Amino acid sequence: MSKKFKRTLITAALPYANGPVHIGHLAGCYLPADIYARYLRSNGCDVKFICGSDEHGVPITIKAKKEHTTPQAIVDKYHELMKKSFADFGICFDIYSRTSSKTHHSTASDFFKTLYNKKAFTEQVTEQYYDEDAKQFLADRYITGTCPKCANPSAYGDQCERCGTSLNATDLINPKSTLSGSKPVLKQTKNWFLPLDKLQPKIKAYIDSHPEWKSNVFGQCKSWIESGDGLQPRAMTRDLDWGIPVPVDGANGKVLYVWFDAPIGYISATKELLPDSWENYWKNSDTRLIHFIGKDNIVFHCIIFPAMLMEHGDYIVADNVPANEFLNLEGQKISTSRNWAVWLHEYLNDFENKQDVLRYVLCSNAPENKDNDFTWKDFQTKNNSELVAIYGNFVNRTLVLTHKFFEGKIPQANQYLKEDLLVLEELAKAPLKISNCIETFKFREAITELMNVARLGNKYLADTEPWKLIKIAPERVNTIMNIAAQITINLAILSEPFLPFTSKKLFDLLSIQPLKWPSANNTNNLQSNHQIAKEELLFAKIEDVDIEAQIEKLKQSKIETIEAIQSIKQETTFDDFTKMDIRVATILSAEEVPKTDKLLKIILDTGIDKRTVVSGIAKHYTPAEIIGKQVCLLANLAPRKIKGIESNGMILMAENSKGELSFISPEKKNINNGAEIK
Ligand code: B3M
Ligand code: ZN
Repeated sequence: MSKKFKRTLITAALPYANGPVHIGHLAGCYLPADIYARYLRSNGCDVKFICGSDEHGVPITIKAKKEHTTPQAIVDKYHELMKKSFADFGICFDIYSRTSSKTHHSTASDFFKTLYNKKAFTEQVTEQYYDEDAKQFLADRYITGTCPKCANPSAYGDQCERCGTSLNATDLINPKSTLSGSKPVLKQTKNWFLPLDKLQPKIKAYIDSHPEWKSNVFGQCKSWIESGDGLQPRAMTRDLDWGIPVPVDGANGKVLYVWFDAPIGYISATKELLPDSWENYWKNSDTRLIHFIGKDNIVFHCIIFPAMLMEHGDYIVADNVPANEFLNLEGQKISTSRNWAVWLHEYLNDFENKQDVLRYVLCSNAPENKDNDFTWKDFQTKNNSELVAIYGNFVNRTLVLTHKFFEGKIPQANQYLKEDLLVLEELAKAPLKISNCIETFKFREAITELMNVARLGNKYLADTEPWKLIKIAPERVNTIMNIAAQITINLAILSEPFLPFTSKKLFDLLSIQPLKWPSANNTNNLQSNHQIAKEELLFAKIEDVDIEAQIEKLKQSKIETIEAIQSIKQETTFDDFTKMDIRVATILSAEEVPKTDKLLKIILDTGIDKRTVVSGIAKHYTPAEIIGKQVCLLANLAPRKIKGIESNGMILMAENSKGELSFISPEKKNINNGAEIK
């Protein structure tokens, strides 16, 4: 690390708490950030690794709507799930906080006030899109339309995810509300803008001072600044009800833009971690700040957040922003809503104690410079032909032979021959090679170099054949097995950032406390006569059935999506529809129909009469839990006798692809029984 810096502050993008972690998140930023943090720690650097859940913004409220619950319930659920799966996967954050924390609310609020008092914002009444059906302003993901830059038809109100451009909702062509699908109208409202146009010279100078950034990052930033009209003012407040209230007069009903508050979350989390010394990490120019993110977050971390920090004046800005491209899954874009993903918590469940296999595959396949593909077949191949056949095989041979020939005691090396010296020389070069790769954010190359250490060991044993020499030249075997043991322990040291679980296991097998990175330059880490533990396999073969099960799971989610889309029935007429008399009714009582396991006898108040309906929902609801519910009833269905009971109508249910049923109930409380559904 450059001498200019005394400490490193690593941040990884705060994921929205609106769904579980998937492999795209991991490959995009959490795994590289984790490798980097572990590497610096192993080198004795002063480093802090910060993350947490992003709990504001439209992605959260949209999810709440979808799951028929509150935004709070959504963030509580997913924050815990994400936090746990990151920890189980070995992502070693110093803190995993959340933007709903008190500290964050006050930090973000104060930050806004400082900029406000410094007159850094322009206050502007502008026309913003408004949904007259939903009665609310449409910002960010509440509005979609065609991107004016790349013609992507599903760009969001604040950003086009295809070309990465940050947008204002009014830039969209053919805007549409994602709440009601309707065409929005323009309505005047006051907001506070960061005048990026005026700040452009400062931002340009900042970007230009970092030609060493990854070319995908540097290039994108340059093109935003230099193309068209350059940077445009950007609203830092929103007319929404979920978020941090705008802390100035005249801002009732407005919240901070999620991309204003979220990056401040890095600061708040550092404060929570280090209440007394956090300022050292944020306000000293000898701290190196590094943001690990995915490519869709580049504009926010390279332009908007630095502009906010510069305007504030007290803070350092990022020294590097190593953003990755996207990871696809089996040739298709990963999608939460289409369930096209490998979910981390499910992986950890399906592949117990195989965190490092996924870490290995995602790192060696990381979308560092271009989008990349994850396939289950490749996952299996990388495990079976690399981790098992190379790494595991070398370590296992070394441990087995050390037990077989020396009762598990490291033998003393005798005179080195040329072939030994060559191997030791190669081994000595490995730490620096890997360091150089990690320090320049080339994690794929780094893990290849790590694997080359195992390859070196494998080849050495294959070439020297100690199992043959033991009968004819046992002295020579002492030297060979000593060297094999030194390679093994170096492998344990150098693996730690990438494969922490394997590294730990290997140190345990060698019966030695974990050593740090600089020790890898010492080829005498294991003293002769040191007793090692009984061997155990580091990696196990992954069988076809396990891979087929995963592929089947993906196929299933595809079928479910297709079914859901395709099951539209033949066209009908409006007249036919109006023949149905569908009403809101309340369930007054319910009981099981004797000798059946499916049927409930239900009495409903239709507002017009009280009537009995027999409904096949007993497997989905108990009588007690449905009493008092408002439901939809097809009220003019011809009466039918079911198990001797006359049923007068049918309660309408929604059914998902698993056959689970749910009532359809009016969303608002002011709907009376008897209200017509049309
Ligand atoms: N939550 C975007 C995302 O999850 C956003 C990152 C915030 S980093 C400060 O893609
Ligand atoms: Zn675009």
